[in-house]
Amino acid sequence: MAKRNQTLGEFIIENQNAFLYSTGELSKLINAIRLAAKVVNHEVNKAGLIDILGTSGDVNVQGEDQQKLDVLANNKFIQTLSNREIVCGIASEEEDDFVAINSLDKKHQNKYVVLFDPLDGSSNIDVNVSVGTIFSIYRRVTPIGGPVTMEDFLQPGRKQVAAGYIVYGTSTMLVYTTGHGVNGFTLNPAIGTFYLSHPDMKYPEDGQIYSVNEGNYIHFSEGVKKYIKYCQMEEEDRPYTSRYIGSLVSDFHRNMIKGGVFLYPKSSRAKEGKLRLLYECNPMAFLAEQSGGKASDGFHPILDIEPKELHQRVPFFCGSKNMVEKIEEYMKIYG
Ligand code: P6P
Repeated sequence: MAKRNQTLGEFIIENQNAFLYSTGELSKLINAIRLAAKVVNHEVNKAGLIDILGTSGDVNVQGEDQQKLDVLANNKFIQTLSNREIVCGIASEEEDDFVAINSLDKKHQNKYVVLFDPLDGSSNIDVNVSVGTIFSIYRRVTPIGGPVTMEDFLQPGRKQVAAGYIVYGTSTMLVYTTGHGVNGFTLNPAIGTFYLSHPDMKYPEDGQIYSVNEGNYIHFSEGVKKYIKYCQMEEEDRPYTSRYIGSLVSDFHRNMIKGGVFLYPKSSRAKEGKLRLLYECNPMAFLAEQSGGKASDGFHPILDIEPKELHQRVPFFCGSKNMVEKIEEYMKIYG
């Protein structure tokens, strides 16, 4: 049973026997994430003081300007995860292709692949809005002893063994699941230790917050438009409120605590939606389901989607179970 104010290290040791695979492996994975999170947190918090704000001058595979901090966070997570003799491959939003991590013994004995968005919402950094790191962990499916292949990364979200995010906000939190519920840890920056501050997080079954970029309203499908009008329907005295930060991790985190639903639909501007299946939607969907929430592409669970390519985008509706199901009702009728 999680004890409030337990440290992350104590929590991992106490719960590692519940991890699907061998005990020490989870510890190494989460400890690598923890270390990288502390380093990135330090850089994010001082970004305004040194010359790492702004764009790096490069463009990533998504066609988005790479922020200097995107590159820094990306390199730090790759370096930290590569140093552990447990990860055989990494896929990042900032990398065109996956990165094979060859074990020191060159016998390809490492068993896990990690997919991540190193700094989600990074365009908000220059205006001091919270950003986050999102990670997703799978066990490889190709034989140990051989090189990692694309097949190891293109697994449905249902196969994740762990997933989580770090939100670099007014406080820095690490929120993750290994398939046994969701727990949140807050960093005490004075001593660099994460403490269990949100044990056994539960997504409220209902909520009054809807999060969508209403600037895209005229480009949405009829079903999405109808749902947004349902949220705004004052004649039924619906006390909904619109909250949209433009940083997925922050919008998700707030909605998981208060209740609410996040929408990033496809539109005439984004034919398949904007958010990436493998390193944004799947990990957030795993967290949502593990805390009693729901995540859908409007018709099917996100976690059941069979990925076709590394940077695949999908429509994304995620949050309080009843709110996602209401959206699915509208999508079923109006598309
Ligand atoms: P828009 C940030 O770029 C991001 O990937 C998510 O963090 C966020 O929810 C979304 O895009 C915001 O996109 O098109 O509304 O600015």
